[in-house]
Amino acid sequence: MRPTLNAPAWRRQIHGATHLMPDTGQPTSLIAQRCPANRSATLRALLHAPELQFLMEAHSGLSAKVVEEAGFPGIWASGLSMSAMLGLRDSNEASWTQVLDMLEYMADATSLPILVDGDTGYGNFNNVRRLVRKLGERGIAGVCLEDKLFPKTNSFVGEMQPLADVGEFCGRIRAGKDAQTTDEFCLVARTEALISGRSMDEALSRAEAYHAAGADAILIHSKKPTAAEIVAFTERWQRRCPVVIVPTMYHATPTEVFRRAGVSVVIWANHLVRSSLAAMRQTACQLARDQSLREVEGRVASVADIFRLTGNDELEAASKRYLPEVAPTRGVVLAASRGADLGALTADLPKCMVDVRGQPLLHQLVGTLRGAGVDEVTVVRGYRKEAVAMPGIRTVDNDAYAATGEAASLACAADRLGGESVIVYGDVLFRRYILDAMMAAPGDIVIAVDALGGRPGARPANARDLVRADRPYAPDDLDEAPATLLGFGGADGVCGEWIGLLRATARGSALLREELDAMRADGTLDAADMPALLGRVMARCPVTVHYVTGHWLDVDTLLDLANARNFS
Ligand code: SPV
Ligand code: MG
Repeated sequence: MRPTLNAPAWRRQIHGATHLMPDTGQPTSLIAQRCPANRSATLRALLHAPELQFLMEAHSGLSAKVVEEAGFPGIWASGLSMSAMLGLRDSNEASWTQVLDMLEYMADATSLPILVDGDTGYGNFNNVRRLVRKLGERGIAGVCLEDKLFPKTNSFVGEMQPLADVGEFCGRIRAGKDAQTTDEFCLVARTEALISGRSMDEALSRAEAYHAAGADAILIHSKKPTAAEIVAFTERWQRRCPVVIVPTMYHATPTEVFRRAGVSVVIWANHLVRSSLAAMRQTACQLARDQSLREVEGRVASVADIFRLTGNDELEAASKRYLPEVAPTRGVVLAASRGADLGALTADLPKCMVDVRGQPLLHQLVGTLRGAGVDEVTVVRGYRKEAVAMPGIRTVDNDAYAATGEAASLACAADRLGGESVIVYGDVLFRRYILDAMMAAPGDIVIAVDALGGRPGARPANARDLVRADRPYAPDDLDEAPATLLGFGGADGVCGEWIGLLRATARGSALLREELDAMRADGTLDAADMPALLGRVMARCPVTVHYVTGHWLDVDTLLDLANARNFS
């Protein structure tokens, strides 16, 4: 009689491998887990299950996940498929350690038991010992060894392939069983007698010898188009130990025939690599023909599907558990004004969208902000607002832009001033290191001030942006103490020009918001510019002056624009 197990027990073992983790609810496969004994026990239970079982071929981490998702209880790690995945022949061209690496990905990707096609064992008994030990270490449930010679040839290539001497192959089996690292590890002995044109008697006597040498199951292989040989074998084998078959060539045989014959496990040996080859070829040919993705998208798996299969959700959840919480740095770009001095260039566009070296000024500015770690950028639009667009930015509108100033524009984005914030005029370009340094500068509110601005001979600066500070820029100081803002404008004590860039901590952002509210309440908001706002805030909180020397510009005039086009 065919060996059977108490059904609930084997079912428990088979399904135990695909449990959800009780604490996280994540499939166990998402957690790199190697549990050799459990997986081998599951494979052993499959071999001895009272009902016919099926192993599905896989050849990579991804295909292993597909097998698990389809509901198979175990994986056949096919030698043919793994070789093909590497673009190699099924002739032991891939080394056994390369195969081991592929198996490791598969074992990590799923919780299913893997029966690996170990070919001939890569040599003699000694190679088999080492192979079996290493398979056990990597959580592989079992190995199938075939009675051929190294280097092997695929069973469907040529005729009359030489077979191993029975005694020598039995030695490989015994060595493998002696080397297994857990009691449950399964060694399946595969006889190629029928494939190699030997008699049924020889197939049976080989199977008998392999079983006696310790094989846990016999794989009887046939390349005939019907299952006649297999059925003849099983009739005479009389279920002495589990029988495994690979019906690749007798594919039209109804599965019921295998059930009636008392087969334990059917292996669908190469059908994922073959189906993916057909799909890849179709997609590649279509794209080569069409030079467009139109017909292809929708017929291929989505990127989201890959994210799901590879467990992106789990990584996101883990990131929340393990990474310190970092509030995003938000940016507000004040870009509501037209820039009338640019004349016809801003007839249909606000100046933030004027082209500077092939892309709108705003795109360059936002690129610099993002490079400095400002993740969420809000642009305050006004003049020709429909022209202000860029992927990934938010926009808010100051529809009263013509009658109001910068403070009113900033107030439109007040709800974006939370946590670390960066505020910048929409017509400014600056080198990124300036913002990087401001991010590290002390103080709840930091403004970048060009120490060269406002000096005799310097480019004319707007008087309202001229900065008075408690300390001028000291070019010779190695370790510069921070300067503090005393006020804007005036002729005496000018230390530089504000470049229109400000960084605020969470506290600084809150103070700016409060001050905007206060200005709205006292009726001064609409007419106020940014220096007016800062002039009020500095009464409550020191504003740090971070000196720079050049490496920025703003675009007020056509000359500025010409300079911007040379800015790098
Ligand atoms: C394999 O999948 O590599 C096998 C099965 O050994 S077969 O190709 O049918 O021989
Ligand atoms: Mg093979």
